[in-house]
Parts: sequence; structure tokens; C-alpha cells
Amino acid sequence: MRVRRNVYGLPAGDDTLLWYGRAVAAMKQLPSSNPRGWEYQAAIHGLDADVPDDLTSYWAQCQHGSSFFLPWHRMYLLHFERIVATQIKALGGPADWALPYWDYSSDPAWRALPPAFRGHTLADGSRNPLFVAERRNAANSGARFLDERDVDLEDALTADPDTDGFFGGEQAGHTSGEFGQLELTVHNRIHGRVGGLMGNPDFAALDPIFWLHHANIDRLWEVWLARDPGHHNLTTRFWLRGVSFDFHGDDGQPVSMRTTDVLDLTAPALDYSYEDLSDPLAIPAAVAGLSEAMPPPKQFELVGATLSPVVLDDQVRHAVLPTPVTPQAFADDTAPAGLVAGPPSPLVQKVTLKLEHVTSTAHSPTYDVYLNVPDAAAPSSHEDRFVGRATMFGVVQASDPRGPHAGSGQDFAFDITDIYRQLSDAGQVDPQNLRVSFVPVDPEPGTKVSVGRISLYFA
Ligand SMILES: [Cu+2]
Repeated sequence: MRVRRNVYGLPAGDDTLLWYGRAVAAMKQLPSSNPRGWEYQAAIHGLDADVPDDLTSYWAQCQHGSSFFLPWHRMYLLHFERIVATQIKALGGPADWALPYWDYSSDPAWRALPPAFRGHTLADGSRNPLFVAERRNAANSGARFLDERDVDLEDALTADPDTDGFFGGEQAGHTSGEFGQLELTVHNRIHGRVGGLMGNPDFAALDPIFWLHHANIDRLWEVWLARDPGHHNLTTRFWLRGVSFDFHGDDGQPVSMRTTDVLDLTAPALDYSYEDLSDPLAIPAAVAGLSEAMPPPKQFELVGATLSPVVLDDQVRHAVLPTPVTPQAFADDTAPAGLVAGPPSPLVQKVTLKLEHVTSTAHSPTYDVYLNVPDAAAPSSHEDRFVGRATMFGVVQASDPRGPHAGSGQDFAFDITDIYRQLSDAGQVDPQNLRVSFVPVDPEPGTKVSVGRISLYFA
């Protein structure tokens, strides 16, 4: 069984990454038509519309904003890892090579790009095949360029499969539907913060760090499953068997797989494990206890929305969201005082803020979103009103009117139940209006993002 190890835990002198680099260099020598070549492997992930006719079932297949995001990327990594391992063996390397993973969350020191990916050259003076010049300078500088919000796992690892959308929208396809929590949070954020090729789904897999990032996302799926008995994979026939995806094996021959084929890591077709699947969150029991005590949410009801698109750029921007239907649910609530930190009232169990039909021509613009920050204050001085970080990975493709979604853009949903409740209890929610603030992360002049509608839902 192959063991995927923590890239930051590899012992001194370990040659896992040296062999990875040699395989990358060898794969780059192959023509783009060769399924075992570097460009071909990356094109499988692309979203580009210009796919040769005979490759339409192999290229531009990545599943994003979809419940197939996790299983599809697992299949993709599996075949890539085999191809690389076979290449390494052919070059005279070890027979049991496995893809390492980049765990940026468990130690602040690991928020820097792993050293082997940063130097222009190797010890012998040759070009480093793992280095990519197009990344953001902060990533290639060796700084701990990821911040706490990028690497925070709380929302993803506590997401309920049935009510919080851990998996995302049911339909297959890329840049469709809704993001699952793991994809929306740490997955998108690391893509955006590394930037360069990584910030654009068409080219992301050309950056060798892509594969270590996705190995970690794949690992976190297993961590999520193991950490709470209420967490489970989807059971719909459509998800398990309804769609099959095409790849090439390490022998260069076509292979098809469905979700049901990749749910058990110990199955002969997978046969890999992770060095560490322990739960990185400190208080799983309390969280699990709370979610179990809650009845399933009712239907979501739209209680407010902006009337025209909101344009974001490289500055802090605010939007006012009229909430004409805001029920005084929290204020009227007869629950005893002191319940603020407890489960939401029976009247309103869940408050969701959505950014709908987000379109842009910039790759992976990222914004920190805040709620009801007072007019004169800087949002960053109101940590308690921070809603979430939206990284719009894939937004350019989702905005393309010729694309599969006719340019309808991306949607982002944030669970703001706790913040809304606290503000409401403190008398800081104007029943007629909500104020939403956007702070650009890695602002770039010239960036324009249109948010078609900002909306508020109660359930
Ligand atoms: Cu990705």
C-alpha cells in the first residue's frame, strides 16, 4: 500500500520530492498528446473550450461547484500518482513512490510553500522542475503567506452532509451548482493565494504544488468522515453510479471510474493511505453535540436582497441589502436569556448570506466579507463581524457566455447564523437593512467583480 506523507514531515535526506521533480521533468518532455505527459495530465483539469475532438471525454473534465468535486479529484490524483510512480521506477527510483500532501493547517510554519518548490535551481545547478515563476511573489518568497483564514478548517470539517452542503451541488459538471464546504473554503483559498497557474483552473495542474494541495483536500475528506459519526458519504444512486469519468492508466490505456469505485481507500484499485488522519479541531464533541440537538432546518426563505448588481474592485466596498421581509424572529423569540451561544431559536434555525451570479474577468479574486460594520470603522477591526473569505476560483470560466453555464457565474453561501444572532441580540441589526462589506485580499488594480445579487435567507 502506498502511504501519502506530510510534505513537511519528510525526514532530512528523503528523496520523495527529488524523484517527483525528475518525473515532472521527464513528463514535460512528452508531447501534449501523450496521456502520460505533463501537459496532457494538466489539460484533464482544464476548462478550456478548445479541446481536440477526440479528447472531449478526457480533457477539461474537472468537477467544481459540484458533489463530484471530491470523487473526481480523487480519481484524477490516483491515475496521476500511478503515472508519476511508473515514470520514477523507469528512471531507476523507488517502486513505492507516493504523492505527498501539503498540510498548511496543522502548524503555522507549514503556511509557507514547501521549500523544494521555491528554489530556481537544484543543488547541482540544474533547473528546479518544481519551481513555477508565475506564482505570487509572497508564495515563492518562502514567507508564511497563508493566513489563518486561508487554512481554517472549522467550516469544512464541521459541515453536516445533509444540511450544510459538505459535498456541494448534486449535478455533475465544472463550475456548476454550489460549492461544497471543503471546496469553498480551504481548497479555493489556497488556489487563489498561491496564484499564477494555480489561480486559473485551466492551468492549475501545471503547477507541481497543485497535486500536493489536492492530496491534502482528499485527505481532509477522510478526516471529515472519521471525526464525527454523523458524517457520511452521499447515498444517492446518481452520485454513486450515475456518472462515469474517463482517465488513462499508467499503461496509457483508457480507464473509466464512478464515485462508488473510489470511496474505500483500501480497495485494490486505490490501495493508498495517509500518514495522518487525526482530527485537527480541538472541540469535535461539543460541535457534534450541538448539531445533533438541532432539528433539521425548514425550507429556506428569501428575506432580503440587493436590487442591482454590486461591483467590487481593489478597494474596500460596502453594499446595503434591503431586508423588507425581515421577521423579528430573534427579537420576538421567547427563549430564555443566556441562550445566545446555544442552538438557534426554534423560529429561525439558520441564517444564510449568499453572493449570487458572481462574474469577473480576473482569476481567483478573493474578498473577506463582513456584516454590519459601522460606517466609519475599518472592517478588519471587527473580527467578530467576519463572515467568511470568498475565493472565486474558476469565476472567469463560469462567467463565459459560451461556457456550459452561459455566463451565469458562481454562487457563494455563508452560514451567518451565529453572527446574525449576536448582532440581533445586541440590537445591532436594522430590521430594514443589512450592510455587507468586502475587503480585497491580494488586491490587484484593474480587478472588477460583479455580484449579481446579495441575498439573505432564513430557515
Ligand atoms: Cu483544485
